[in-house]
Amino acid sequence: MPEIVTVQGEHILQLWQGAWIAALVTGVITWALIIGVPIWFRRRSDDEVPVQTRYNLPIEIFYTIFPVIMVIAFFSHTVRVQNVALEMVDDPDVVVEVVGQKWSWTFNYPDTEAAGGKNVFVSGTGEDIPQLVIPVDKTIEFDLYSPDVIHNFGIPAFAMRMDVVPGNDNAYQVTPTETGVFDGKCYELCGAYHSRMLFTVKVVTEAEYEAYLEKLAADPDHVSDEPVKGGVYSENLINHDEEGHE
Ligand SMILES: [Cu+2]
Repeated sequence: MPEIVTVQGEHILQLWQGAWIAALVTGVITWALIIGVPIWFRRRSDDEVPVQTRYNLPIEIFYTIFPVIMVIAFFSHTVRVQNVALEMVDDPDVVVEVVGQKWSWTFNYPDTEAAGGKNVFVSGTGEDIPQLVIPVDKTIEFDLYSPDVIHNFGIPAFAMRMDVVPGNDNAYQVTPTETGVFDGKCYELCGAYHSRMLFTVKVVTEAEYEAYLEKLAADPDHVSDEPVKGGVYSENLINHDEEGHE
């Protein structure tokens, strides 16, 4: 497992580790019974048939009740962690509109306005992998939007990912606890260049974040009239096409 660097991801990691420990304990007991029984109760001589047991009520009650208890334990912990991981506060510190498009990512920063109230964004391609910059120790909301097919926005070091579904805008929030650069990618097989849908997330201090956005807002390549919903690459294609017709 990568080192987990979000508040929410810590809970997910603990659930994963706890589930593995419980499953391994169950596995060791089960394997011991499977392998042990034919050794302990084997037929030792032709004269002596081993004890034949049927209808052992205590054992039957045990192996009915105990798995039910295990399922309840797994289920309740899963629900508890899922509630933590999917909890949404009403006033996140930063909102990023994440667009998963064939075949890269676009990050709009709706909290920030460039001169004239314009939108600030970063968009990538398969060759030019985009970077998302967010501040540390803040609650970050990712609003997920797809103009084409289902993608999945995931960052292993955050222990979080979620489908980006056209027509059904998902969202999740994370609170990064450490600065650094982390890899992310599309986790839903979405087409020919799915494997190129990579991105990086750079978690920085709040001052660095403010400075970064200021720089973006001053760069014409990262400013648009409306939020960019389909990537710069496809927009350029459309523009070229329109110019060709004029
Ligand atoms: Cu994708």
